Amino acid sequence: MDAVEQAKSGHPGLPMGAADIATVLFTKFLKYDAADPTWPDRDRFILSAGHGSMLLYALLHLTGVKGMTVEELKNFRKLDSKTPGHPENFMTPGVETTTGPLGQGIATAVGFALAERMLNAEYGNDLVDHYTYVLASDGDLMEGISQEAIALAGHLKLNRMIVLWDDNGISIDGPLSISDSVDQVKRFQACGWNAVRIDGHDPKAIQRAIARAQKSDKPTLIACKTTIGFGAPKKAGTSKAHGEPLGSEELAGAKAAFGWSHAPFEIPDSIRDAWAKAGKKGRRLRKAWTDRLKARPAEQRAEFERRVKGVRPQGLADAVAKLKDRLVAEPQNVATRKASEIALEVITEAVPELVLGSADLTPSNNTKTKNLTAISPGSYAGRYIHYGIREHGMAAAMNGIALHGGYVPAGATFLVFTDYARPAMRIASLAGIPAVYVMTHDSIGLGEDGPTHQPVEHLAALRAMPKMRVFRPADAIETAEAWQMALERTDGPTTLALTRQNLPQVRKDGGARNLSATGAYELSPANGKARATIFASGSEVEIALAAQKLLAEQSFEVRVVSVPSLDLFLAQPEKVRREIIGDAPIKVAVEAAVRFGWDSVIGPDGIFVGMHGFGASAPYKDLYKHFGITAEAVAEKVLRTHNL
Ligand SMILES: Cc1ncc(C[n+]2csc(CCOP(=O)(O)OP(=O)(O)O)c2C)c(N)n1
Repeated sequence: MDAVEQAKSGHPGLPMGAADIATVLFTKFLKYDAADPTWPDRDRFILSAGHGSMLLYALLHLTGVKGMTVEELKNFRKLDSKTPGHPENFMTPGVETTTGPLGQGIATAVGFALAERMLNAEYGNDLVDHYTYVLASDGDLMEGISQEAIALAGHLKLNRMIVLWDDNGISIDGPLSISDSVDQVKRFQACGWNAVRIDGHDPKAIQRAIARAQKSDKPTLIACKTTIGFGAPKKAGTSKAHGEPLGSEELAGAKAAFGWSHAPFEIPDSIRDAWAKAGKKGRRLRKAWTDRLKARPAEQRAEFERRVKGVRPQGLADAVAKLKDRLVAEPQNVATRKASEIALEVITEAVPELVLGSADLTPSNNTKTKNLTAISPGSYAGRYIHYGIREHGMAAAMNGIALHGGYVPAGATFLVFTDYARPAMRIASLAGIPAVYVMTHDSIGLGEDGPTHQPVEHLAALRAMPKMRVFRPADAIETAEAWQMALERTDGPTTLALTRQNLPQVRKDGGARNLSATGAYELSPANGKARATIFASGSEVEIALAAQKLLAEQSFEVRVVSVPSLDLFLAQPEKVRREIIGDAPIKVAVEAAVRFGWDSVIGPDGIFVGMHGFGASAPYKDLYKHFGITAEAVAEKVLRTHNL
C-alpha cells in the first residue's frame, strides 16, 4: 500500500486481495532459497497478473532476495529500479518471467511446467522435481490465450502446474458480471483439470487446497474467492481499488482495520524475522540437491550445468561447417523449409537441448526430423511437441520452456500466423529469450492457398520488433547459417522465414565462415565496375541473379547482394554497411513482400520490386508474373532508370 502510494501510481487491489494466498504459498509450500533465486530445482512462482507487481516485490523483499531492499520498494516504478511497473525477469532477481499483458503468464507457465517434466525425464527425480505455481486474475482467464494454455496443460497432464485464481469478480470497468458469465471451474474441468473453489482469505482452506493439488494427477485450478483491496474501508471490493493509489484516507483506514500502527515501509522485527525464516526454509533442500548433483558422474553433471546455464555446446559451428561442405559437394535445390530439415538432422544431434514443435503443421514445417520422438501425456521423454492449433499458446509456452532452463525451444507455423503468436514473440524479444520460430510458407510463393495465407507485411512487422532477428535465407547453405546464428544467440529470439517452393542452391562456398553473420553480403560481384546493385532476400535472390545475367547480356554490369537478415544488416557498423551497399548509382531491392524497411538500404529513390498489396490464389509462378516480380521486370526497371 505504501509503495503504490509513494509512487503515486500502481495497483494496490491485487496485492491486498491476494496477500493471504501468497503468504500461505510462500511460507508453507514454495520450494526456494532466497539466497539463490536461480537454483535450478526451485519451484517457480509466476505472477500472471503482472499489474499486481508490488505483491511480488514485497515477497522478494520480505524473504530476503539479495538486492531487493526497502529502497527498491520506495523506488517502485522509477527509472532503473528493480521494481518496474510490471515484473521484468531481466530487471529483478527472483522474477521468473515478464508479465503484464494478461494471459501471458499462465500460458508461459505451461512451458515452465512442461520443461520441468521433460528435464525430469532426462535427469531423474533427484535433480528435477518441482512445481509451477501461477497467480492469475480474472483478466488472465478472460484472455483467449488462456484457453490455448489450459487446453494444452490439461491434455499433457501437467499435474505440477497449480493455478491460484484471484477470483475477486472485479476488473477495470467494474464488476465482472457486466462482461463475463463463464463458469471457470467448469471450463477448467472440461479441459482436463482439477478445479476447486475456496475462500481465498482462509489460510487453512488455501493450505488444504494446495496440499491436495500437489498430489493430483492433473493440473489444478484453485478458485480463491477474494476481495480486491481487502481491508480498504470504502474501496475494497470495488474497481476503485484496482489501479490507483488508495489515497491517504483509505490508506489510514486500511491500516487501522489491520491494527497496523507502523510508519510507511517500517516492518516490525517479529514480522521481518518470520519472513526471513520463510526465505531460508529451502536452504537445506538446496544444499542436499547440490550434493546429489555433485554425486553424479562428472560428464553428466557438466552437461546438466551447461544446459541450465544456457551455454551452447561446442560442436554446433563444426557441425554446420561440415554440413555446408557437404552441400557444396552435393548441391540441394530444395525449398528452404526442406533445407531447414536437412540442417536440423545435423543440428539436433549437435544441440541436444533443442526441442522442436509445430502448431499442427509438422508435415508442412518440416520440423520433425527422424531422430526426434514426440512427448505425450504422462510421457515426457522426447524432443518434439505437438502444440496443436495454438500458435499463441505455443509461442508463450516456448518462452516458459526457455526461461525454465535446460532447453532451447523452436516452434513452427506459417509465417502469416506470426500474427497469432505475436504478443508472446514480443515478450521473447523484450525479455531476451532465445526462442526460434520456424515460419514456413513465407510469401506469395506458397501459391494456391491465396492471400489469407500469403504474408506480405509480416517480414516488415517482425523486423520492426526490437531485438527480434529475422532471417530469410536464399538457399540450403544460408539456411544452415541462419540456424547456426539462431542457436548461437542467447540474448533474444530469431524468426526463420522459409519457403514452400524449391529454390536453386546459389552458394558455392562451404566451410566455417558464416557469410550471413553480417546480415548481407556480396553474393555475385559485377564483372568490372557495377552500375547497379540488386539486393534481394530468400526466394528472390534467384530472381536477382537471373536479372544480373539478363543485364550482362546487354553489357550492363550489376552486382547482387544477398540479404538473409535485413535487420541484422542494418545493425552493422556504418563502415560495414557502406562497404556492402557499395557505390553503384542504381539500387534495387527485390523481395516478395511490402517495401517498408528497404528504403534504409536503397533510399527513397531506389527501385523496389515486390508486393504492393495482398496476394492472390494461383500457382506461384503465375503469381510472380502477375505481381511483376521477375528477372525481366528487374532488368527493365534498371535500364529504364539508367536511361532517365
Ligand atoms: C492483454 C491485456 N489487455 C488489457 C490489459 C489492461 N489491463 C490491465 S489490468 C486490467 C483489468 C484486470 O482485471 P483483473 O484481471 O480482474 O485484475 P484485478 O482488477 O482483480 O486486479 C486490464 C484490462 C492488459 N494488461 N493486458
